[in-house]
Amino acid sequence: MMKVTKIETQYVPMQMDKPIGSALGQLTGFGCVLVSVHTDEGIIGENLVFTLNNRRTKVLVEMVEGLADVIVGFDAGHIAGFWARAWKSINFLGHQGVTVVGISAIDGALWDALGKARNMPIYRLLGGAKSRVVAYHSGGLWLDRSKAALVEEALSFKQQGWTAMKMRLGLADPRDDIDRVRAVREAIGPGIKLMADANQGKTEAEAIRLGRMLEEFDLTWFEEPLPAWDLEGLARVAAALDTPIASGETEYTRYGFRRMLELRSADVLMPDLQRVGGVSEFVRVGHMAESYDVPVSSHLFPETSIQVLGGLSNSSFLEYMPWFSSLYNEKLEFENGEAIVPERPGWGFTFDRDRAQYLTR
Ligand code: SMN
Ligand code: MG
Repeated sequence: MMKVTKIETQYVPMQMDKPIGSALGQLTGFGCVLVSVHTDEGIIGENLVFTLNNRRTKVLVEMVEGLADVIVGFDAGHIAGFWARAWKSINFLGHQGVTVVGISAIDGALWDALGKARNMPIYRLLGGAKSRVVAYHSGGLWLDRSKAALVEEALSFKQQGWTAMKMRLGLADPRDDIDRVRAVREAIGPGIKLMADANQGKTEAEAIRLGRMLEEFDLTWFEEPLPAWDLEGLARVAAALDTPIASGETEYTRYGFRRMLELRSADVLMPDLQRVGGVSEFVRVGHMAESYDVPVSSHLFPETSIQVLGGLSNSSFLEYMPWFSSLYNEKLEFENGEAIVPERPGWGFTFDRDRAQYLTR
């Protein structure tokens, strides 16, 4: 048996070249935590978690390191065993939020270590569903850009070969949002898939009205119209609109997603690897969604999420957000708008520690 010997974290602050405007507020950078799980066979599993704008990053570091007692000395391949022990251990602090991010961080590193030990990519360890996943470009079309800049960026994504992309909603006057969606749709034409993300900025009535105005643009989905905690309201929005609703990036674990499925809050679930509870819990949610014939997409972390989507037959889109790509030695590969699931062991992505060190200076 391969035993875990220690957990290590490396703190890496990152600054964006140019701040981004969204309904979540201004995004200026990140506080990344690179997590390593060491084993007695010399294999090291890696993973990444982060905070937006580098706020309270130390809390994450403390949470990850604070789970050492439920993994150090244990079998590195008993990942479900780790998950169950950690779940029990976080009871006092609570079963959503930072505690779950801590579990996710170590869970993903354990899957990476297992893949490296077995010389297999994670998606094959999970059973293997597909070698390619359709990707959409999410690293642009921000709320603070002018309409002309949006059109230019959307056309450049199309030019680069992207077949799907996501824009942001949330201007004070919804007619301005509509105006921008119309401009982007007209620029890219009907053959490119377009998603729109409201980042929880609407009330139920506003979301239904805006959603109705959006119907004519054939959106692939209308994302997170309501505050993440209002799953009942979201179900009513989903029922009122023809455009599919995507949500779940702010949801935690099987229990949160079970409620979403039971209530039919969304037509597409989009778990976030660090909030859902890691690879293990993403897969549980994916299988649960399959029993409702609901597809799952990913949120952020394209380099790692692709292995999970490759392991699920009901996976739909990979969100391509290049924020952390510079931290890795390898690059995601794309062909005809699809991302190729790496056949390298584990995640198939390893940290460029020198680059990460450089970012900390
Ligand atoms: C998003 C998430 C986190 C930061 C900025 C934007 C957005 C997405 O909701 O879906 O990518
Ligand atoms: Mg979103």
